[in-house]
Amino acid sequence: MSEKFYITTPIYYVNARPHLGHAYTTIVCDTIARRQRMLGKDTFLLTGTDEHGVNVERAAQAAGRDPNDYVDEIAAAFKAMADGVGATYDKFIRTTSAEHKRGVQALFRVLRDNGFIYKGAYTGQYCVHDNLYVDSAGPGAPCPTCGRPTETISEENYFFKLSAFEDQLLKYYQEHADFIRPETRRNEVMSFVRGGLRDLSISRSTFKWGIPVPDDPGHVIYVWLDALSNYITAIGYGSDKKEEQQQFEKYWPAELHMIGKEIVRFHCVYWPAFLLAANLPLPKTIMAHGWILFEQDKMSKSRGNIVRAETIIDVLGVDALRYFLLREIVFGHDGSFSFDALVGRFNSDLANDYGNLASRTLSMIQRYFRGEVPYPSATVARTAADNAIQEEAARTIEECQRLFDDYQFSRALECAWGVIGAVNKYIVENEPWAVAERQEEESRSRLGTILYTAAEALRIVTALVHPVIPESSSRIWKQLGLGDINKFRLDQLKWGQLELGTKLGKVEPVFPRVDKTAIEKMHALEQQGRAPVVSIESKKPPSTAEARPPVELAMGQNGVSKAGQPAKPAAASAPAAAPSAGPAAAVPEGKISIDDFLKVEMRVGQVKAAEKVKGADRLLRLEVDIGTEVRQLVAGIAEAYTPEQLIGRKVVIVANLAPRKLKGLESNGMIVAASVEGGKPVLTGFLEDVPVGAKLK
Ligand code: ME8
Repeated sequence: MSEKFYITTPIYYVNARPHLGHAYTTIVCDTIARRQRMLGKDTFLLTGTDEHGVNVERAAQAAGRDPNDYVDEIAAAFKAMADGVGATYDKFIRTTSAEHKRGVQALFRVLRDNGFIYKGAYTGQYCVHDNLYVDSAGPGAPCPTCGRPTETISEENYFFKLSAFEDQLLKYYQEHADFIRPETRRNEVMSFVRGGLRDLSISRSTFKWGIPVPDDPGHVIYVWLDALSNYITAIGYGSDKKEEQQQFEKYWPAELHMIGKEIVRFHCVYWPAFLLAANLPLPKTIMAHGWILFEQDKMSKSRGNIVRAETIIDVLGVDALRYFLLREIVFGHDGSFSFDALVGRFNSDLANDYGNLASRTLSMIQRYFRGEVPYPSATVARTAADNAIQEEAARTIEECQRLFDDYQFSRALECAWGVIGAVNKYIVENEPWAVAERQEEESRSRLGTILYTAAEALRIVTALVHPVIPESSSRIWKQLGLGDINKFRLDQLKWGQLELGTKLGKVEPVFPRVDKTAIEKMHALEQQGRAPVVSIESKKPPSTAEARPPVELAMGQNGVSKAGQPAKPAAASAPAAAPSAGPAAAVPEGKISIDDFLKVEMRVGQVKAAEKVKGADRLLRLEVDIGTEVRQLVAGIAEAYTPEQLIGRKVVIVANLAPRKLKGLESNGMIVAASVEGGKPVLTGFLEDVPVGAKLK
């Protein structure tokens, strides 16, 4: 029996369409799953959609749709995304499926029978967007995760005795250093639990879109208990079918739950507590990665700053996307996405380095050896350069595997590209085309050695990077005459396996270079595919110690300060040869460029305090919450508004104006108002609800 490997992505909410952030997690998991299969493990990759909860119910209502039809449509879009990025998932779970509902209810019963559920009253704040109970906040307080106002709920609920697991969880974290990764997240979780755990409300009675509590259908099960259970229901937990039960026995516990850093608390505190309460084993590792940022903000559907995976796949192919995300983003950290950097990497790493190595090596074997792999000569002495390539390739096998095992994708790829670079240099220095011209007897042997060395190194790199760029590596493998790469065992990879006389397949270019029109095409596709035309981004995730909410609320979204340092700007690492987006168009007289406009940082703020300024009839002193801080502003609007009218009102402020003093008071920003000739200023406002901190552009 081969070893097994069970790996899961989060299941994605269906309140909006998939974007690159979701694609990222799915691609990372697929890369790991493909690699585990190549190592001979019996691998199960799970992905799917999280379809219950009040936010989904409301999203369906807002779209004027029946929730069932609505979730079917969006779940199909997530499935298409998973297929589009080449994910080899073994199951796509939907939480609205009958099997999942049955499994969740079975788990609820077990928790109740084991004495961990009781009924009680809950009054407190709830964030509908994140499905998060915000215990210590007062009415109207912002959600610590997304900054949106929380809603006060008062209900009779079922509670889970989370508090009973404090010591057991801490002991478990201490004894299993690999349970939560990376270390920063582990530390956050431990300090959160040390701060004390309160019992958790696990049912809601004010809406219907969820799984009914067994024997009490007036309540639906809390969406996180419902969602987290997918990891066991998908493989057969709660099923009455024997083969499904066996499947559960075989695959549980999971080797790896891969998640984004904002959902650490749910996975590392609630989920293990539920499992302990149900006497089920805990997953081996929960790994939290960073965020993909777009223009320094988290890419997210609610911020309207998304890029879709299809756009990139349509223009550059799926491997370009997969390679870029794994190479450019240091796994575990936040990383920026930009089309320029994407195209830069495509042209330099894929087209110039890897693609060029493949096409020049294979076409020379075609030309000089009738398409059959030559063997390194036994008679003509090997040079130091030949040996160096062999040694570097052999070392890379070890090093690259170690880095992949440690989820250091970027470094693993860098390591593989080290060999590619060395072989390209070796080819240039050894000039096989010139050797081919020579008439001496020995030249042919020498040519054979050079091309064998290049082809064997190409084969090794291709096997190593296959899990990341499956489509193109499969094609190169076939061009090498080696058949189906998925049948190759990575744990057996070593130098010298390429056999003499192997007949090459049809040699064709795999990564033709692209020019800057590729960027234009992607921008155009994004404009067509993006639902809201105007994008409003909400506040940046907290990234400094000062911005951290209190520990209890901070889990998952903070700790960004260390691990979450934005990666070096992606464009900066693009090679010099990378095409740019083209020269900026000339700005006509009297106009400003978009770059000039973007220098003005306008944000939605909420007035927290307002008072008249002594000795100045027109001025008010305001304290305005702009999401990241509360600012003092002095505004000339006292003739138009009383302080009472302003408190609680959302306003737009220019947040990056240099401070100035008015009547001895420092004003940090400017409030935006329409100025009417001869009339009083009129403050800007929004017809829809907008989160505090949202950026206007
Ligand atoms: O949280 N960068 O669903 P969700 C990187 N249903 N990864 C990102 C990302 C970004 N900008 N945006 C999203 C939920 N992700 C729950 C999960 S699991 C039992 C329930 C990825 O649709 C990342 O993996 O908000 C993140 O954790 C997940 O999508 C959140 O997806």
